[in-house]
Amino acid sequence: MWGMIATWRMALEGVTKGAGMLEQGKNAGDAVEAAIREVEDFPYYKSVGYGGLPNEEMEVELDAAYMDGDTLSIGAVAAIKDYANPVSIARRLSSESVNNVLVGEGAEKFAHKEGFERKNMLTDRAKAFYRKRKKEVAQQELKPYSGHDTVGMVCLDNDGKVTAATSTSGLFMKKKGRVGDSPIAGSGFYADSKVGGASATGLGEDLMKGCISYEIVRLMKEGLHPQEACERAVRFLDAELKERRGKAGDLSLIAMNKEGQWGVATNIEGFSFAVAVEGKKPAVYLVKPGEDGHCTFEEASKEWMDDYMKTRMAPVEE
Ligand code: SD4
Repeated sequence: MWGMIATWRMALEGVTKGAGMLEQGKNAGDAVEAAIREVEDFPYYKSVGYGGLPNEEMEVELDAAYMDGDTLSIGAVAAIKDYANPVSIARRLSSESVNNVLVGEGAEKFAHKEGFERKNMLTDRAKAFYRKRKKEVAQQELKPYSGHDTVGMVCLDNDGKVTAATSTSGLFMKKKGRVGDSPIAGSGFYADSKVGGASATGLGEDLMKGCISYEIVRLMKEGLHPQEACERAVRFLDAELKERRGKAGDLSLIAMNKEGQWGVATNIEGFSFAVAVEGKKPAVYLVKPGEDGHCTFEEASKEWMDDYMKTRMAPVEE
């Protein structure tokens, strides 16, 4: 049994590619890396890789991670600039015995030495969004930008290996050096081939408060189905944050267990995800959170899919 699940509609092309690789017997490490690179390379996704939205100083600083569920090896980069595929650098770091998580200049030095492709990741389109946002932002608080989506994936191959990976430009207009949940093990991602894996998108500052990806894997280890594990973890963290802090940021999670069963949960409207499992074509689903924390989902219509691409590629009106 193989399978792959990822946050947001934008992961579909990557998931399709990864699923093709898994079908041919490739391993979950190669499949998840190739799938994330596909998202990183697409210039119209303004939250991951090339074309990602910049920080307050108009620099694109990227976070990414990779985890191998067989060995529990982790690699991550944070606030890295001018490299085309942060997920590949993260994966490369996961094979080191120490120095697995590198930030900023240190991450860039490592990537340079290892021969990774340097690229100016700031596009004219992202600059236009920056100028537009600058005008609006003065009176707003920092939160995940609508349509600003981190890609997080969990992958299972035919040999039972589970991997997880993430890639993001983080929050639009973040402070230079800000690190979100995506490169933080246990928060943005976690994978254990004996159990399964999980990955997150939303407000990193709040996702980290619950170490939520680890929590979902832990619940699956106790025997919960991934759907139940995701719902319970999101419902719990959302309630705790509201009780203790008066509000909860966006929390959206995906998970898959070692049997290829999967689940999702969110506390926001508008969350979508892409999933492919052996015997089923890759598809995008839209999630509806219920009052009781129970989430339902349905496959995205052709109209929704067409509209999504149109919106993503529409000219930026400044
Ligand atoms: C972060 N979790 O850096 C990421 C942002 C995100 O959809 O997921 N946006 O906090």
